[in-house]
Amino acid sequence: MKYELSKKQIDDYQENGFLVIENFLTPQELQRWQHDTDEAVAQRLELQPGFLNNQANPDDFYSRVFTQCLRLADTHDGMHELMHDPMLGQMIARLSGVNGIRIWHDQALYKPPFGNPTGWHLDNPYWSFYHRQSISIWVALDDATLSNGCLYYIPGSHRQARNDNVGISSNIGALFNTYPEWRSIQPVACPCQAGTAVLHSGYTAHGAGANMTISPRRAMTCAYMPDGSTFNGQRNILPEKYFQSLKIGDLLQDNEVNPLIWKEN
Ligand SMILES: O=C(O)CCC(=O)C(=O)O
Ligand SMILES: [Fe+2]
Repeated sequence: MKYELSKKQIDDYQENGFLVIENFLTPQELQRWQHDTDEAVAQRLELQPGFLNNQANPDDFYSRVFTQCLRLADTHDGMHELMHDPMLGQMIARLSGVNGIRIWHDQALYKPPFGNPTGWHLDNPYWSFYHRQSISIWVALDDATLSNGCLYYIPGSHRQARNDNVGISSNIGALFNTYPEWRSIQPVACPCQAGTAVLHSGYTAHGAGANMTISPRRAMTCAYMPDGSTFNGQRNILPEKYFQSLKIGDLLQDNEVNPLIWKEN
């Protein structure tokens, strides 16, 4: 894995709210990520037959945006090893400028053949903490192209975003009703080869195109919470019992739920 970051890459990330790292994985590493992600997703779908984004109706628009499998590191040893890599944690912390990083959740996002576009959204407002330095990595397991649903970003939006958000629905541009000031910023498309990592701030507006091809567009992602983040009252992925035990403002520091993968000593 290409863990090194230049000052220019860090500056670009801070300026634009996203960063593309080509050849992040070597061809051998890419094979492993593809294999482990496919296996972990297949196991998850076997355990929960018919599982598609927890939507009752498989014909629902959102079910056809992507097959979304969360927290695969909990159920797959290989994925656990990939996601808990402290070197990856250190890189993520350097890019976002924090001194400790926890996993919020990993998730595989497979956009199926003829899959719907991913509506414009912000990530962090969905989560159970708010932190301006939250960050995600999105690793392409297939070439992501303009034809099969590569990512798009609104550069600089992370500096203006609030915690207002919209659901990922069939109105893919709904976010621009909440943030009309972004209607005049040209989105940047990020087509990339398999093995590329694309990183974005939890406050950068992003979406992805439709998949107009006969093959899936697979990605493995992980969202991170800076160490020291506090509970904002939203459940999101928190286990029910833990959620019930929390008060707004409590530190989120349960290592089972949100593993600390790197901390500066
Ligand atoms: O893969 C996609 O279509 C969307 C990815 C995304 O929203 C994310 O990684 O936060
Ligand atoms: Fe997202």
